[in-house]
Parts: sequence; structure tokens; C-alpha cells
Amino acid sequence: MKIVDAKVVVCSPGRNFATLKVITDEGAHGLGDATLNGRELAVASYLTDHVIPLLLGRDPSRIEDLWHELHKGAYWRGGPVTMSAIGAVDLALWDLKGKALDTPVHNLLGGAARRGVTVYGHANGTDVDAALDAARGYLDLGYEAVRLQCGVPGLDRTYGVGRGDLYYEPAQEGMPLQETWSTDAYLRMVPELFAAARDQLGWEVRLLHDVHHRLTPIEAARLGKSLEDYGLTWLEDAVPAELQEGFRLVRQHTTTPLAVGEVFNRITDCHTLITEQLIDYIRVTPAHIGGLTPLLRVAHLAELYHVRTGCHGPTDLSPVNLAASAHFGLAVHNFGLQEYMRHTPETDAVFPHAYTFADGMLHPGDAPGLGVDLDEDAAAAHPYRPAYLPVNRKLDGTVHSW
Ligand code: CS2
Ligand code: MG
Repeated sequence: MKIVDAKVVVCSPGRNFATLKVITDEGAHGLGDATLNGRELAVASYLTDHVIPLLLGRDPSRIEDLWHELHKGAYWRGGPVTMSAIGAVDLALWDLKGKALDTPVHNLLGGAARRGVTVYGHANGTDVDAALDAARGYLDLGYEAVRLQCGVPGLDRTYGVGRGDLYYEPAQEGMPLQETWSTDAYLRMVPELFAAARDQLGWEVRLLHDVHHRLTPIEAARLGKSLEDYGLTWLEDAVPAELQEGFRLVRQHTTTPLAVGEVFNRITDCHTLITEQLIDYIRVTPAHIGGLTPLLRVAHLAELYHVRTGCHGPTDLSPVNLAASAHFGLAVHNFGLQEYMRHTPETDAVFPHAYTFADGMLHPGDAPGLGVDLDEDAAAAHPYRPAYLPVNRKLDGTVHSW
């Protein structure tokens, strides 16, 4: 089998997605998610201008060899654009391998290690009551785990609080939205949110929270301590993780479990966090870590150090990435939890898929490969629209992590 063609399809069924389609001389095609929120065209160009020429004529079954050639052969290694492009190729090749062998990817990863892939949903609201109402909605849908995000008193907008019930999209068409931030107001609000959650939702539901890179280590330590009585499953991205050893300070002060990794694109971004057991869940996701090939390496390293997986699964990655995460989550031994923000019906129409949600779990299904397709006519009906993630500033105007 040989690769005879490949292309990137950029579309916007409610939000922008970039999808790599790889076509073989046997008429099969594999799909890879090349979406990088706010920078989709950069990945599309990296693939179209620099990677696809290298793929033509190659044997798609040689996944590991092609991965290392694209990674080391570029000389310039790592970074979200490069690794999203390599990730898209890797996912497309795993998809092709499953189709060639007429078997689902989870079967190529060792087969099912559990009944299904337990997921968590995103409950959010402008205040505590609204956030808890949204959480009840997820419990009614059968979710066992819910991430709680809430507006911060005094701030007109904040991360994680969407417009509407099920769907949340942070990127906006046109120039970046400007958001403001107060760490003090936030640190007062979060313990109130989780005290009310345990009081009103009880102790069966697994609760999570995403700090979204906004605290210093000592502020994160203070927040972790203030939440210990509420038994969170994880506190996510408590501190920007470029300084991996910064988590030593957080770890010294709190037993609240920590999750990090959705912005990582190489195993070197997290090897200290894992080998020093500074975190409990690693959040790297197939599309951005360079594909299933490196994701397996990270998971196997993490297993040695009692770190579980918690793949990022936002709606600003396509159903192709979500399907790959579900196949991986079904098979990997040290699975923790899978994020499952629901794509909109218009997105699902562009990406028909085999995975299903039932009993609080994703089920990847047994279609060959990843079990997702791309309806190119439907995609063409939703052309790309430039969109940016917000910019966040402290009350005094200083730029802060969004
Ligand atoms: C968030 C993401 O789902 C999460 O945990 O951190 O939704 C993140 O804000 C977006 O992926 C950014 O594009
Ligand atoms: Mg997050």
C-alpha cells in the first residue's frame, strides 16, 4: 500500500476545524485532526507546504518510522503547530491501519481493558446556583463526573462560563475578546462553589475544576488546601506548567489531586511532573501530543509513577480526536477520566462517527480504524472564519494567562 494523495480540509461548522485526509493507492483514506484553536491555518500550511510532499509514495503502515522522520527530520522539534501537524499524520495512519486490517484502533492498542470510557462534562454558570443547575443537567444525562466552572463576582466574563447550556466555545470570530481577572475574587469564589456543590449534589458525583493556568504555585497550594474537604477528582492547570518543578511547592501543601497537560506537545513537557509524581492525571491529547504513537509513550511512563490519563477532549478539537481518545481510553491500563464536551449537531453532521455515549461512558465502537468520517460536501458548506481565543488581563491591565 502507498500514499498517493493527501489534503487538509478546513471548515467551520460552528467553529473552525482542520482535518488531514490521507489517501492510498488502494482507495482507502485515513483522517487526522489538525485543529489548533486560533491557529488552524498555521497547522494546515505546515501540513500542506512541508509534510504532505514527504508523504507521497510512502508506506502508511510504517507509523513509527514516519513519526520519527517527521519529528527528527524537521530539525526544528516540538511546538504546538509542528506537533499538531505530526499528530494529524499519526492519527490518519492509525486510522488507515485499522481499515487495512478491518479492525477498530482499540484492538490494535491491546483491546478493551474496561467496559467503556468514563467521561466528565462541563457544567458552568454565571453564579453558583446556575452552575449547579447545569451540573444537575449532566447528572440527568447520565454523567458520573462533572467539571464545575462559575462566574467570578465583579468580573463581567471569565474562563469556562459559556453562553447557553451544553455547548461552550471560547474562540470568537474577529479580534480577541478582552477579559479581566482578579485572583483574590476567584480564590474567594471557588471554595464557596464546591461547598454548595457537595451540599446540594451530594458525594456520589465526581467533581473537577479547571484553574486554567492562572495561579502562582503558592496561590494554587492555598486553593488546593481550601478544597480538600470537598474531595475533588482533580484540580486542573492550577499553575502554568512551563516550570514543571513549580508543582513541587503545590504538592507540599495539598492533597487535592492535580491534572495538567492539555497544552503539552512533547513528553519532555511532562516527564518531571510524572517522574516526581507532582501530578495525578496527565491531560495530553492525541491531536496535540503528536498522535497516538507518543500518547502511548506518555501513558506507559505515567503508569510507572501512578499517574493516570485524563485526555483533553474539548469541542475545539474535532470528533476525529475524540474518537482517537476513546479508542485509547478503552485500551490503556492507567486510564483515569476522559473529557467529553459535546460537539454541536452541525459538527457531528460534518464528522459522522461510530462512537456513542451511554451510562456515563464513551464507547468507541467497532468500526474499522477510528470510526469517524468526513463529509466533504457538508464541510464545504461551512467555510473557515478567522477566530481568536480571548486575551486576559488583570484589573490593572497587566496581561495574564487566559
Ligand atoms: C479547557 C479547554 O477543556 C478544557 O479543559 O482548558 O477547553 C481550553 O480552554 C480550550 O481547549 C482552548 O482552546
Ligand atoms: Mg483545561
